[in-house]
Order: sequence, then structure tokens, then C-alpha cells
Amino acid sequence: MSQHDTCGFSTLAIHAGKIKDAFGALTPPIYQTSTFEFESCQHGGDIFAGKRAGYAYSRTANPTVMAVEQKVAAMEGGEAALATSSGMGAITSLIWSIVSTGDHIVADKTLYGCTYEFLAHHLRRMGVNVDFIDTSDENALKSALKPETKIVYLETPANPNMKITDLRKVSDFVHGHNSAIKVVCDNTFATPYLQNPLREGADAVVHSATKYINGHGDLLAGFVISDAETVMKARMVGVKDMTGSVLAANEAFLIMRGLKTMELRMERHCASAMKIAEFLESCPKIEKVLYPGLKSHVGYEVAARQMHHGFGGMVSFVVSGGKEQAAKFVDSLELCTLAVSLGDAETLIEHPASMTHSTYSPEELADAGIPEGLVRLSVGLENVEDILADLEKGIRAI
Ligand code: LCS
Repeated sequence: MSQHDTCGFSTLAIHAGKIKDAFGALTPPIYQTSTFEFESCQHGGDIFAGKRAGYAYSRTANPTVMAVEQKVAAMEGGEAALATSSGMGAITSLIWSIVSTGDHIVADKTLYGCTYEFLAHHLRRMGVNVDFIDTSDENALKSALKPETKIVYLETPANPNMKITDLRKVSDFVHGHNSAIKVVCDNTFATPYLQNPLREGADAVVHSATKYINGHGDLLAGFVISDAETVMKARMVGVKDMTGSVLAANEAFLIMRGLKTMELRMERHCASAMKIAEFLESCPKIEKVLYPGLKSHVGYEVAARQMHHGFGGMVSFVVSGGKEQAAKFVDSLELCTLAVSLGDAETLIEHPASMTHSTYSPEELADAGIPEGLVRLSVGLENVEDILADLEKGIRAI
């Protein structure tokens, strides 16, 4: 048993992947270098051939980036991790390294808007067939799987309507059908603190580390976590040759700095989000509150089982009166910042239908369960009473 199997989350977030340098530096050195000097032609050739360990060029590996990769792999319970320069870099680098023309992907209908755009338009343009279904519906899953299916792709909780999918059930069903199909879960909303899809049977996890993993709204990054072979392909085919979505050493340093407080941050995000969800549920002008920690959420029981320690910091709600009233609500707020992105110290609020999910047509939005009046709140780390007071302004405005 390795140390990582016995340590608590915050211990891993602080200590895993530690770099031991010549000076005993407490924090990881930033290896701000594009390339690495070889001792001889033989030495360089051996590194390129994979015959010996070592660094050659920072598009494939860099010590600071490697440190954050090891940390995140340990936090997710995966064999290996690949860091990328954005969440979209992680998603596209993984998928490009798996599929070819003629292959098939089954994806959930409710996804982050750019993931949907990539799958629905650009991958299809390249001859990869993609079917969008409700992956929590076993019959839909059963009829969607084909001999050419390579990936089943989903988010839970899903952006932006917090739909919950039972990862264990989907993974067992898909692997029972064909063990070669990779179940890929975007774990951005849940974070590795609250949910570990690999432990629920998924094959690969992707993250937008721009969000909670970094947690400070000051950079873009992504991760792929999986078995060593899948990660190696995502690195050597996906990033090295296809997307070039390389994470910079300085960003890796900042992510490690952010991770030291991840457990503390998530506890506060979860506690405040629960209070805010309960408050919104008590407001007659709010048609529906979508938060998996509420007993009224259809996914509550599954979420309570597969998400440990809490239900996350994202709360979505439907304002009565549709888009016009939703806009009035959002525009009347002062503390909550009107901005896309999520997982930061600042509470952020946005209107998915016109912003993050504007890549969906009105019909696709309806089919994916994203109403025009839906507002998405990323509950920040401010004093919760101040956030509640601001939201009361929104309620008064509608
Ligand atoms: N996956 C999910 C679930 C996301 O929410 C996002 C970005 C991505 C992947 C892509 O990550 P990025 O390339 O931006 O690091 N979500 C955003 C959002 O909801 N608002 O702004 C970005």
C-alpha cells in the first residue's frame, strides 16, 4: 500500500508530488525552461526513445508540471495525470488520442457549451459519429451503444442544470456491454475532494482546473486522469502532436499553491451553497432550485452516495417569468459578479442560455433540460450572509 492510499485528502493536496531539490525548498521550484540539455547524443537519443527517464522538451514534460500532475493523480485515485493549458485542452487532447474517423461516441445531452460544440459540430465534421442521450437512462444507453463506440462521455453534476448521473451504474452497464469502451467523466463541478469517478468505475476523468482546482480565478488549466497508458497517449498523441495544449510551469506552481487550501475552500463552498439553495427554495418567485443537496433534487440519493463530504458550490435556479425576469434578477445584484467561469473565491452569476450554453439551439436547450429562465450561481467564499442579502435584492427586483 502506498502512502497515497492511507492519507487524507488535504494531506495529499499538500504533500503528493513534492519536488526534492538541492536546496530543500519547501515550495516547488518553477522550472521556467522550454528545453533541457543532454549530456551526450546517446543520452538525448535514449530519452527520446523512452529507454531512460529524463526531460527533453517542455511540450512533453517539465518537472514543475510533473509535480502537479502527480498531486492531482493522487487526489483523484488515478495511476497518472496529464496537465493541459485549459479544460478544453484536456477534453480535446484525450478524445483526439482515442478516436478516428468512423468511430462513435455516446455523450450526455447536458454538457458545458464548448464541450457540446466540439462533439456536436467539430468531431462530427471530422467523421466521428456522436449521439447525445440521457446517459442516466439505461434503455437509452443500451440502444445507443454500437460496435464502433469508443467513448461514453458525461458530466455529473452537469453544467449548468446540476443533473446527476450514477457513475457506478453507467460504468458497470457500459463495461458489461464492451469492456473496451472508455467511460469518461468531467468532474469539474464535483472536484476530486467530493467525487472520484475512477473509484466508481469510470476509465478517465477530465477537469477544467480553471475552476475549483486552482480556485483563484487567475489562470486556465485542465487535467486528464486515467491509467498510465491512456494518459501517455493523451500526452504523446493528444498534447504533443495534436492540440499542443501545454500547461506552463508558472501555472503549475499557482495550481499547487491553490490546492493547499482545496479541502478548506470546498467545505465553505458546500456549506454556503446549501444555505443559499434552501433560501432560494423558500422564495415563491423562484420556480425551481437545482442543487443535488436538496431532497427535492431527483438525483439527491445518487449524489449522496457518490459525492462524499458535500454537494458542491454550484446552485442553479429557474426564475418565474423566463429570460426577461432572469435578466432582471441578475442585473440587480451588486456583490455577486455577473461573469462566466466558476469555482472562485468571488461569487459569480450567469445566464447559461445566453452565455455558457449559447452554443445550443433553443430546441437543443429544451431537450437538454436548460430552461431560458435558468440562472447559474457559483457560490464563492464571501460571508454567506452577505451573499444572501445580495440575492434578496434579486428577489425584490422580480
Ligand atoms: N468542463 C466543464 C464542466 C466546464 O464548465 C468548462 C468551462 C470546461 C470543461 C472547459 O474548461 P476551460 O477550457 O474553460 O478551462 N466552463 C465554463 C463555464 O461554465 N463558464 O466559463 C467557462
